[in-house]
Amino acid sequence: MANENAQPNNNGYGADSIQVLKGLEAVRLRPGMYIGSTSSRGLHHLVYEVVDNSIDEALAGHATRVTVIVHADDSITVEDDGRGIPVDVHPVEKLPGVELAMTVLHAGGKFDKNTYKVSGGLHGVGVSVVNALSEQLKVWVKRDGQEYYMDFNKGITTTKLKTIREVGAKERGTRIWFKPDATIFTETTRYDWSTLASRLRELAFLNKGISITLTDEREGEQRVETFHAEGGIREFVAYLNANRKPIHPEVIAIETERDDIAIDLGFQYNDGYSESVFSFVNNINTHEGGTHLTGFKSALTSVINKYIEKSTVLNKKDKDIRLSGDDVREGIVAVLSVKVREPQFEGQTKTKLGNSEVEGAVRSVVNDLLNTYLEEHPKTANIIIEKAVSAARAREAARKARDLTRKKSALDVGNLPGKLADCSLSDPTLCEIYLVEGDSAGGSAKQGRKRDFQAILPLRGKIINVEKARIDKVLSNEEIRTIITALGTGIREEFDITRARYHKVIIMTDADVDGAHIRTLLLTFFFRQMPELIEAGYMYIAQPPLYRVAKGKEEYYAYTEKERDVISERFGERANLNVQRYKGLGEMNPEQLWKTTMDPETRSMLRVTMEDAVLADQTFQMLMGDEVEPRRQFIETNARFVSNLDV
Ligand code: 0RA
Repeated sequence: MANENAQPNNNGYGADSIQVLKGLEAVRLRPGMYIGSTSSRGLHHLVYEVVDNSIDEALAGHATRVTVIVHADDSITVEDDGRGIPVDVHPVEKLPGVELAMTVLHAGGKFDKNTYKVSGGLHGVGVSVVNALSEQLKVWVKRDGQEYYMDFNKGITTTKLKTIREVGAKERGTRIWFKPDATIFTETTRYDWSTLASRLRELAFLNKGISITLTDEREGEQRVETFHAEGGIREFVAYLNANRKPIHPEVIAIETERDDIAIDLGFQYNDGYSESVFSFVNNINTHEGGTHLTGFKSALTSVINKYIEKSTVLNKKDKDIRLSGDDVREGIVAVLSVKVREPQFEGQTKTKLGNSEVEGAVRSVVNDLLNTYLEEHPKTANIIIEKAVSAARAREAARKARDLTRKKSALDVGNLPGKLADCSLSDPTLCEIYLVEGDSAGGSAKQGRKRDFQAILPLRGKIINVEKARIDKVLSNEEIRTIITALGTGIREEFDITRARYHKVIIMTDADVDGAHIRTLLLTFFFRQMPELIEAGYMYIAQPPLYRVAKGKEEYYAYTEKERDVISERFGERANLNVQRYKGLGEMNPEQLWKTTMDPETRSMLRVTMEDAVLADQTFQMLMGDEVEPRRQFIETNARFVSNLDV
């Protein structure tokens, strides 16, 4: 922050501007501290940062439209029809507001009295961070009948604020164009349409009435999509349920304020068995939940249990049943969005709300809403209750199956599944487990592994599709039971990451459609039953080579067709070139498997992330639902929810 007592001096670089330069330099030196990473994720974060300011302006009631354009060179424009960033000179800092916003860290909030400014997580670091990490940034502001302009290089002002033309007295708004600095974003500077689209769609659902348009001007990518939801969260839930079969006609929703906390909730049950609950705080996806989510869940469980006690339609036996949280959330799709003035974000990824006052506020709002709703809609009430009661009955059946897995204590090696070739070390941080498709590949892996830290679990039987089966059936599946026992964490509400026996869980399947299918089934299982494992960054996908290119004793492995061609090319003359396409892991001998896929020194693996849980949920739904064609296409392309190359 600029020093308020600094005196101007003659060379034009007063203490203030030196402070500014130091601030921006800090951002360029440690970009990860400000935007999380300089990977594709950080690159996209730049856009969200700028868009957040426009959304804030819309939430304050001054803007209705936000436009995002990806230009041909992967530069970005974000434009809104708000009041325009202030241009008047700040009395203390002696710079126009817009220049302060663009060059001083966290300056945004200083002249901005917007409600619910974000103060935690990665969001809300300010547009000056985007400026610092951009090769070039230009800003246009229309207000008071003038259009103003200024520009910057790597955060440093290159054109001071000037007026460029007169505009209509009522024309207002801010336009920011920036080109991310390729020397910072060394991994990639390419924007991904569906990543941007899903975040902007989410923002439109979370902030009803705002129109957000995304345009892609790049060669071969041209398209435009506008996201707009008059119905807000209600529409969000309907969208998430679109590929499922709702069991009651309308989304149950409420939008209200309590104790200075804005609470917006919608939910609807479908005929499935999984639970999809998404929670947000100040538009940030709280993957790790927190007090708002706890408030919602506890109110839902208690209201439904109370309703059952009073119910006249249930028989005596069912009335005595005590429903657990899992029971009342079977088949639910819910979105909870709260806006909190000073959110405290906690947890591993700073996506867990810590403010204790929020829990009670949400609980009491949901209590009131749900009591009234169930009273007034007895038909829907009975549908929900029947669903929850039958979930509870299934849970009873599951308990027996689950006990079988639980009895085999995680620490008691004697009870570990016989198929597991465990490692000898016991420190989980050092240990990894390979879930391997098929007995023959499992055999090679067992021989090829380093047995001190690598465990091998061959999977032979069919893995159950957890999306289509209820928990009792899932748990009676032999392969699933084996995995749960081997990992040691338990599942769902009993999940405990501290009991994980391995900090790397690596799925290793054949590089064909069957392999992709098994991988997807496994990922669905982990996503549904142990999302925390993915959240913690413990899930990986092995990358076996697709080809072996050899000539005489010299051999190379290729992981893509292109690599195969490059290697073949390098061998020069093609005679006696032996190109082998691996159809399955089983075709590799133990030594080859170790060298290409399992040796930590040389292997490359994909780390599975929950980067966009909404997108992942949609993807699983699409993959596991009844529509065959999109699934086939998807599997042939690849897994979208998989990112982050971890070498
Ligand atoms: C603070 C005050 C005023 C506008 C803004 C911030 C503002 C910032 C951004 C960033 C992107 N778009 C924006 N639109 C507006 C207005 C103060 C006034 O006019 O009284």
